[in-house]
Amino acid sequence: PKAIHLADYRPPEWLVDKVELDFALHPSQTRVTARLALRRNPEGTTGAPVVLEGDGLTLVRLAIDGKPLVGPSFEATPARLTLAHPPADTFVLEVETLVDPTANTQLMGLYRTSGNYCTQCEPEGFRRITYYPDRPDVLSVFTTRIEADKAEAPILLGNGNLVESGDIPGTARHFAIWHDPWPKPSYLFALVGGKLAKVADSFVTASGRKVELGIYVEEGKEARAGYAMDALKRSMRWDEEAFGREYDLDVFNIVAVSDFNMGAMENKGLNVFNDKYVLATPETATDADYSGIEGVIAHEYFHNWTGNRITCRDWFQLCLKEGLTVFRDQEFSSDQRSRPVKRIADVRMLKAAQFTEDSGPLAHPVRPETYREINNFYTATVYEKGAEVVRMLKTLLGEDGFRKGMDLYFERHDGDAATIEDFVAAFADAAGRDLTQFALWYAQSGTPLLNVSGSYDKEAGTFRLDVTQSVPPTPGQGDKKPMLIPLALGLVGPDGRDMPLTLGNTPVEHGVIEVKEAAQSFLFTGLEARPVPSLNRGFSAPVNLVSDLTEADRVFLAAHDGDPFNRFDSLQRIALELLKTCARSGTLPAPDALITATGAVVADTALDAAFKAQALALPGESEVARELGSDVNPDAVYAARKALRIAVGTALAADFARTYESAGAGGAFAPDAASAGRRALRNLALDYLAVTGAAEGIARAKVQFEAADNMTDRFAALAVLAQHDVPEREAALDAFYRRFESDALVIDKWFVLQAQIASEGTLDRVKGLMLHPAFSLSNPNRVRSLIGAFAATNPTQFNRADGAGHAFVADTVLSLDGKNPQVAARLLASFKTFRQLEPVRRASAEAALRRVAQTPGLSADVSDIATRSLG
Ligand code: BAL
Ligand code: ZN
Repeated sequence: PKAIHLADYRPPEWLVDKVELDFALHPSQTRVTARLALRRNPEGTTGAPVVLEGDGLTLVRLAIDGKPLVGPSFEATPARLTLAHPPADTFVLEVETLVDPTANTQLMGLYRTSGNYCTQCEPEGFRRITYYPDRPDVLSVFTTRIEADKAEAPILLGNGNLVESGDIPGTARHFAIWHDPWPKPSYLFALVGGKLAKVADSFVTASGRKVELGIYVEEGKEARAGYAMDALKRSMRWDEEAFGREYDLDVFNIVAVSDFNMGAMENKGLNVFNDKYVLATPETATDADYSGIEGVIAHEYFHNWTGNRITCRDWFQLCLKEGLTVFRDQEFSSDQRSRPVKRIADVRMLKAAQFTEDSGPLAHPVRPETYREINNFYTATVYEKGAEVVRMLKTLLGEDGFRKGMDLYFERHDGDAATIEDFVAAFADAAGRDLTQFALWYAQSGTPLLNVSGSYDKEAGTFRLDVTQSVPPTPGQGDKKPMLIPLALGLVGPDGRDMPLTLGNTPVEHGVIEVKEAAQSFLFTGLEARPVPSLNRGFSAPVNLVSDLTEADRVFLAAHDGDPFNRFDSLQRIALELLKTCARSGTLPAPDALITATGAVVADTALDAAFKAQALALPGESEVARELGSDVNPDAVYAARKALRIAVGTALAADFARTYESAGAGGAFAPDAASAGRRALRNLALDYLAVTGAAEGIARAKVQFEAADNMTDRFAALAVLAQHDVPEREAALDAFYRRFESDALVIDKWFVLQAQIASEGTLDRVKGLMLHPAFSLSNPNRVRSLIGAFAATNPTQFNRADGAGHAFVADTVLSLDGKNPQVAARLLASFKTFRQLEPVRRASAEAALRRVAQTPGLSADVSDIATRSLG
């Protein structure tokens, strides 16, 4: 496929004022009739033809203003419908197509899942249903009539409000008509038909309108949707309170399906969800699942304003809705749970996914300027770094300035297909401030590197901070300009309290300085003692920060910093230095400082359990590898981490045992943040207590595995056992399978754990599990759980020195590509860190990538990832 460039954007030639869709659902021959009220765009090119996108379509019939169209007046291919000489500047085009939902294994467009019909149209799935100007800047009012066999599909759902439904006399069929009054692009279209059970509730908006809420699940799973419904109602209230945004239809429906490429989809009034993000009971879902459900339910709901009411002009602007909506769901979860703990979890994930992406061949700007396959840009950079950019805007403008900017954005652009320029302008205008330099965050890829050093002048009572910044080169971007970096900081005095933060004579507002130049110095005054600087508090900017802080400074900050994030980060940084040294030299330096600092955190009764659990978990293997940057041997990284875990676990065994006993479960399971935090800490202690594989620790994990009354504790114990080559491991894995064999979402966890085992037998185990009756290459959740987890979260086995891990994943990508290119491409993206590897492994990864790249008949999705990875 050819590259598409942002610079080539042109307005649509034709607009669609109104769409009437008629679906006659059938398993293999669904008849779709679309009536498009077309109007020539006055801003388009004079005399432009009508060109509508299609993808694999079969045209049955065409009519203009009711008159059948024949012969050379049009041209229809599976990929395009062209009317070279449209009859007028406004007319109604009627298009009939036939689609086969059962044969649709790509899960884009109209497809079947567990016998039900559903759709996925973002970004370019609508063109697999009918010919259409399938681009986000063509907004139209949709009315959808759905007709189906009553027994096969008793439930018929569409966007908007239900206007009519009934039986079709003399047949076994029935129909429903849905009307969505809000103009929308085709990617927000959805329909669902099938046998589904409804969980009903309602919500009264701030202005007193009653909204009927429905969550549709497979029959028998109703009891599992309670938490999702609760999260939905909390999201609706929160968006009113935090952003002044009310819901705008009479109904809001969610449907949970078991075959879904993404996490969920924000179709107007009819969200379709991967059931992983809806279904939960204490017996089957972990605390992480509960918080995932809360976050994704909120995310999709928040899209109603940031995505639907204001959509994107083109797909280059994807971060306009995604980055902003991730920011909004992060803020929601922070308000519902612990803000510092949420921030720590988000930054961990940002570093693991986005920093890694940004430092490899798939790096791209938050707003890309070119793409070949847009499906490959639903990335950590667009989503997570996109959210960080919005967070920095808030840090720079303050709470009030940010809210004013958001209000102005909603006021100006409600009903628009907008751009990043529109978004930034709303903040610039609301705050009266030039944000030109700030906007580089959308354009320059790569993680900025900040180098910071401090010097204290006792005589003058000043502390000078010298800061340099640079952005590393990334694909297509050699030279970079300096960025505007909001750096939150504090100067921590010898008593552990913040000292005054004054530049010259001016107090620093909100504790944030603005780094703008390649090199810059800041002179802080009025300091009677040498401070320890606490830098990038709350991770105010998504940068790699190198400083001249000593290990002793970090131990001090880990104990005293007023910023919880930096207490966490100081511990991580101490650990990272040890891990890097050990991975390079094979010898772990004495970890005394880390053990002392960790012990102090364990013993600190003022800290909440969830925070402790985050602070005590060592940086992951991927972070160590990224910090090493080159010539990485994943076995050495794994060994280093294991050695450090053993050192900490052994030294603090008594503390962890006390923690384990005192954080005892107690009482019925509740998914709230405080209870989840207690479980997280206790399970972390369990892990440290078993880290050497000694009998006592294994026995403790076995007891917990068997006695647990909830999935969090049972699964944590199983995860501990899975790391050790002991007979208890296989016994527990078998017992877990037997207990949950009928529950696919739980069996996914079983796949993940086995795929993550860091030992030589894992590749054969994974290959064996592909033949297990519970596995299917057709279901994205299964593929992600087994193969995805192996490729993305088992660095030692994916990157085996003999190349067998790379070859296996490449083979799987190739067998999957014909079925589901999107999922195949995502799997192939696991190779994105291969250039970090030492030469032998790097060569085998490259060979595997080349083999994929050279295979004839690849999908656009896989070919794009392969080419860029090798680029
Ligand atoms: N819009 C695609 C799924 C999501 O980010 O909500
Ligand atoms: Zn989203």
